[in-house]
This record gives sequence, structure tokens and C-alpha cells, in this order.
Amino acid sequence: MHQPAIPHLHDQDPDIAGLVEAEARRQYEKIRLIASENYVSPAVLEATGSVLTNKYSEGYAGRRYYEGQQNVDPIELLAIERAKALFGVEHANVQPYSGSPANLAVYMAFLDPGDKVMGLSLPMGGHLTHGWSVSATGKWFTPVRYDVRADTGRVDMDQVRDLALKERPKLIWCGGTAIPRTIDFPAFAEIAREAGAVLAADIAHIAGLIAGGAHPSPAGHAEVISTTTHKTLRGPRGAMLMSTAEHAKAIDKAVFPGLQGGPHDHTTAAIAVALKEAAQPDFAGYARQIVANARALADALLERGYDLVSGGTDNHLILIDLTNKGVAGKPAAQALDRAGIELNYNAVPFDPRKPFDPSGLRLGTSSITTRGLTEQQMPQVAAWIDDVVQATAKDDEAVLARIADQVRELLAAYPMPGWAPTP
Ligand code: DSN
Repeated sequence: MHQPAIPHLHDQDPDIAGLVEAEARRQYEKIRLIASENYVSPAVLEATGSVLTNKYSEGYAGRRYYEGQQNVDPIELLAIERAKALFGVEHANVQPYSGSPANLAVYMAFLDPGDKVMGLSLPMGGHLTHGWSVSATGKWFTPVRYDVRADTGRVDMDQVRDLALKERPKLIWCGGTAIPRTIDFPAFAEIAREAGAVLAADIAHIAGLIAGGAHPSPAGHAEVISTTTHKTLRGPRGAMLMSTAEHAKAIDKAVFPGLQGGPHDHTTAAIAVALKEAAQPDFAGYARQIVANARALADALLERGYDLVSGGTDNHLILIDLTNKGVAGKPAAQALDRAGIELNYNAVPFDPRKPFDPSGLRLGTSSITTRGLTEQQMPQVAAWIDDVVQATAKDDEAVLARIADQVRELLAAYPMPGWAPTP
């Protein structure tokens, strides 16, 4: 049963209610290893599903274009204050609809069309919005791309410095979507200072780790920090931009009226709730456990002969290069899904295969950590992944159903926030 219950949805639209319940059961029965996903708390779900969705609030607290902001203003101010306290920043804007609009607002704040932006290449672990060719950010601005080193799988800081000083981009991004190692914020900050660029840290993946003290913070190093709120941070689908006081006005103007209309007030409330949860002492334990689980899973995969980009992980994320297993990422990911293990196929650095059929798998441990799994279960998870990869190579479908049953059996002992099977 969904928690909070959805009786009106069942009455009025059984088709949608049935699909919502089916999705909840799917999330309950699967080992969810998509690195950007999580399970939010029932409190976050309640805020997301509240009457705040009925309200329009263009503008900022005390300066709105619509009346009736007696409750929305304090909600947004609470979210802002909690973000500032949690991340130790001077300014926070909680209105961006999601990560890509948040990042676009950074361009709007600091760049003119055609200006140079520097970011990690997408196939090396960067994000589309860091200047990749198919994104507006790569079409409307002039991208300069840095890579990871072929021998270490880690960002090549010498190349970052050389490129930054040669190309003099106005904006440098650090962070991305498939980076298994600690981001060296002070080193990026020094390079940005030398090059006269604004440094923006995209911490979407690791925000929860930073909040919980399990990854160094970019605060005090990057002038701008962009994050989604729904990955390791475990809030609703949304985003925030944080900055020094100096850039507050430019950031706010870029978000509204530069790019967006009314903020999604129900999301803002849910962000405030998630930030309060992230400030509790047990959140640090959750963040540490995410990393411990990822390390244990990486070690177990290495023991089974898996080739991990950079040789392991410092955070929640593992990137497997399947080339030595003779299986491509996509069929392996699809087989794993049929076996109750959900992740995504992913390009690996210097991937000779195409992005829609790449060589790798990307895994993350935030969802299974929220569920309560620990290092103890990671060798079993690695064994199942290995069995499925081997079965994929042999076209052995029977193994998958057996593992899906075993996965269901294991997970039945770990409650899922937001849904429980009807007794
Ligand atoms: N889709 C996000 C991720 O999975 O990392 C990035 O936008």
C-alpha cells in the first residue's frame, strides 16, 4: 500500500492508481542501483503531494507578482535558510525546476552567447549541460572539454590547468554524472582563479555525501554550486543554486525572470523537509554508509575480475567497463533488470562503442543504503551481478528469474519508505 495512501486516486482514476502502486511494488522488489535515484521519506512525499501545487508565486519572498503568499514566503525562506546552514553558503536559490535549468541559469548569470565554457566531456563522466555538443550549452556557447587520464581514470588536472590558461573560459564546471572519485575543489578553484574564470561546482550526485560529511565541500572554493535535490540528498525532484553573496543577485535574476516563471511551491516545501532531514545527526551515518557500501561492492566486483574505471570508488558511484567480460553494457543492464537489479548502461572513458550501446554499467549505492543494506550484503549483490553478466554472455535466461526471486526474498527484510505490501 502506498504511504501516504492514495484512496481518491484509486476511486477516480484506477488506471493511474494501479500504475502508481505497480511502480511502488517495482521499487520495493528491486535492488535499485541507479546512481542518481533514491527513496524519499514519507514526509517528503506528503509535502510533494500537498495543496501547495495549487499556488503561483512568481518572484521571491516579499517581492511576488501574485497575492496570497502568506504561507509560501515562509516555506521558501525556510528552505533557503536550511540550505545555507547545511552547505555553509552565503546565498541559496531553491527555485530551479531541476538540474539542467539550474545549470542553464549559471550561463545566464555569467556568460553571453558564444562565450567559452569548460567542462568534463560527457563520455568521461561530465554532464550534458557542461557544454556537450547536443545540449543548448554546447550549441549556444563555445565549449572547451577536459578529460580523465587513460592510465588512472581520474580527471587530468594538468590538462585542466593547461586548457584553462590557454583558452581562458569565462566559466569552468567541475563535477558530473559518472565520477567515482573525490573532486578536488581547491585545485579547481586555484586554476579558475589563475584563468580568471568563474568556478561552478555541480554537486548533484554527491550533495548528500557533502551534507553528511562523507565528501569534501566546494563551499569556500567554488563561487557557484549547483545541485539537484533528489539524488544522494534524498529530496524531491528539484534543484538549488548556491553562491557567494557577491553573485546572489545575478543568480536570482537568471533563475527568475531570466529562465523560469512560477516556482513549484510543493517542491520547495519538500526540499525544505529534505534539508531538515539532512541536518539530523543520523544523516551523517547514512552518508558514510553509502560510501562504505560502494567500497564493499567495488571490492567484491574487483575480486570477480571486473574492470572498474579508476580502479574503485571514493563516493556512491561505480563505473564498470565490461569489455573484458565480452558483454556490452546495454544487454547486461537489460538482463540485470530482468533479474531484479536496476542500473543503467553507460559510456566509459575512451569508449569505442556508441553512447546508445556503450561498454559500461553505472551503479550507485544511495537507494540500497536508504533501504538498510550494509557491507554485509555487497558480496551477494556482486555475485548476482556477476551471475547475470555471465548468463548474458551465454544467453541463459533461466538464471535471471532465479536471481529475481532471491532478490525479492532479500529485500522483503528491508522496509521501503513510501510503500509496504498489504499484510
Ligand atoms: N540523469 C542524471 C543522472 O542520472 O546522473 C544526470 O542528469
